[in-house]
Amino acid sequence: MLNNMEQWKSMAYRYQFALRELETKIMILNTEWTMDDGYTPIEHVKTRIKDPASILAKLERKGFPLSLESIRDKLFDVAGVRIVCAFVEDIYRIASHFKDREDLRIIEVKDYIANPKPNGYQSLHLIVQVPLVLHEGVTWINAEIQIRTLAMDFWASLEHILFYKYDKHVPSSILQELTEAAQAANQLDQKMLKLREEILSREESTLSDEFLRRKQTIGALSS
Ligand code: 0O2
Repeated sequence: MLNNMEQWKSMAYRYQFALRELETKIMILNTEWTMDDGYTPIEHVKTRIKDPASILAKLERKGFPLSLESIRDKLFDVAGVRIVCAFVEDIYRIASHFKDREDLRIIEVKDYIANPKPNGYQSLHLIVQVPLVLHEGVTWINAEIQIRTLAMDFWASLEHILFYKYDKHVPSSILQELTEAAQAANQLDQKMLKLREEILSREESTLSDEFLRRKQTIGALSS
């Protein structure tokens, strides 16, 4: 299949361009949120193009023909963006923003937060199409956006190093511990979210106390 290197190269460029488009959209969003709200839900962003060996392995694993058409039509994560956020609610804020955009098509949402994988993997995946304006016209490129918290990312990154894609049998006791580690990450997320809500409500009550004090002062001055 990859004898046709020229065609693959041109395809890989398109995935690169689609990633740049996505990165730019996210960077603008990040700046806008920071300027308007003083807070952005985006902690950091990573992009990657799947390497040819992983593409071939995935096509084989899924039983798809080893062709450029299969890559284009059957694999949705050749171009991948990972957005890491501080809090779980940030994930859904970002996803809902993407759903409202006209310059992006959402093909599928995989919510592994509401439905974690059996090993404990959590993340929100948006399978999207990004428009590329080329001299030959507009073409829509598939990409996957993974959105997760720092805790989910910590777990997934270590799990990826330890086991993911390993063919060797993972003893069930280790799998059990891995799932427990994912639950611990989840508890940490819940705790941080609770802390944030507490801090925000304290800030609000401090602000309303301050408001009342000023109102009383103004009232006393004008009477
Ligand atoms: P890599 O090396 O990250 O590129 P499916 O829905 O099963 O038909 P697919 O594409 O396997 O198709 O979807 P899925 O399961 O949503 O996985 C897409 C990507 O999510 C994976 O890509 C991983 O990046 C990530 N992922 C999914 N499950 C796990 C997991 O258990 N642990 C970790 N660490 N990451 C996971 P790739 O191509 O499999 O791998």
